Amino acid sequence: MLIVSSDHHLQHHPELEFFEGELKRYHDTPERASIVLAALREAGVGPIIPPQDYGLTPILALHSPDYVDYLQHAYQRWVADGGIAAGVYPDSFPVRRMSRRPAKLSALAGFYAFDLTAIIAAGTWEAAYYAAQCALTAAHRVRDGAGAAFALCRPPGHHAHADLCGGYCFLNNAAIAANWLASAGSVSLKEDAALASHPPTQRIAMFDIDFHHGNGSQDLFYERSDVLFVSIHGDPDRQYPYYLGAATETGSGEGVGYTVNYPLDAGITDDRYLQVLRLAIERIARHQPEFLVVSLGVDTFAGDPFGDFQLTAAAYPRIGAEIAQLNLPTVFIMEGGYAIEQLGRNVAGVLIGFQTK
Ligand code: OKP
Ligand code: ZN
Repeated sequence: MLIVSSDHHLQHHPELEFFEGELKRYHDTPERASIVLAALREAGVGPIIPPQDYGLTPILALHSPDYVDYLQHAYQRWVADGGIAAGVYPDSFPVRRMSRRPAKLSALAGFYAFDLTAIIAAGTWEAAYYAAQCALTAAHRVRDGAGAAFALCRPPGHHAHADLCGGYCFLNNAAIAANWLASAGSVSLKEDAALASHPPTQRIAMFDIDFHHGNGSQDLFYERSDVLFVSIHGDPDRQYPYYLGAATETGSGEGVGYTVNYPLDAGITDDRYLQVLRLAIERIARHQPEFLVVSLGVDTFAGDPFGDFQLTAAAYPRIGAEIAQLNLPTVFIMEGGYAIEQLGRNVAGVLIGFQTK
């Protein structure tokens, strides 16, 4: 399977995050992507290619221009305003009853974030930009017949909304890829003008199997019927991101019926998870998508420090094999997974399971 990977993510390495009342080591370490890449190399999954550069157009097709401008320049402006070199740390948020857009950079940090984890350090924009380009490159290759591809995106993306960062996410890599597939033809590409003539496709499915609900992806497509969003995750009644992800959220307007959430209890084991996965896959098949975009997080693993599911390593090849049953051109996008020791094996497990069916 084609792997798209870039070293630009190494430039994004915030040191500390506020976690359970203390400053702790930032959970989304550069090591996470390096470990996955090493495991894929070792397992002989490949070829491994760098991303092409599609410019800002496919990013701006989903994210608001003011937000993208903010992400691009926030760090420099923050430091110029006397902010600490470690990165842009929000301290206030526009919540109910007080939500004006502020002028001051340090206040915009809260305006464009929904939690404390999306810290913008010196190389964050560069990393986020190339993560999105990895996703687009994988989507482009799959659209041109590659069958399947995996974009090793870091930072991850599925929590990012049109103008909100959070959950270690800045640009929504999976959503950008899905939207590009849904509208290829109307989106012009920096490197490949010939693509502009490709007819728009009708139906895309996004399948989010990260432990956490993909609130950003859901929101970006909530009113659309062309992109089905299906997610299996820890119930938001007890798990992050708390404020979205209930089964009662099914879409609005044109999009009614095109958002499907499967919130699950703590302690879910392999067999039960696979049952729910098959239900989700049946729903995806009914959509008759032309392409599938999988938000692949392996924080469903029993040893994950965030997740409270109990999946074993043996579950991941089974998950890959079930997804392969859909028989669709598939773009896998890296999201979460924080059990460092088993991260590489679990990601490789899904991709190898998918390949061998
Ligand atoms: C990102 B991804 C729980 C705090 C959770 C953020 C988790 C972000 C997960 N006490 N903090 O979906 O893997
Ligand atoms: Zn996650």
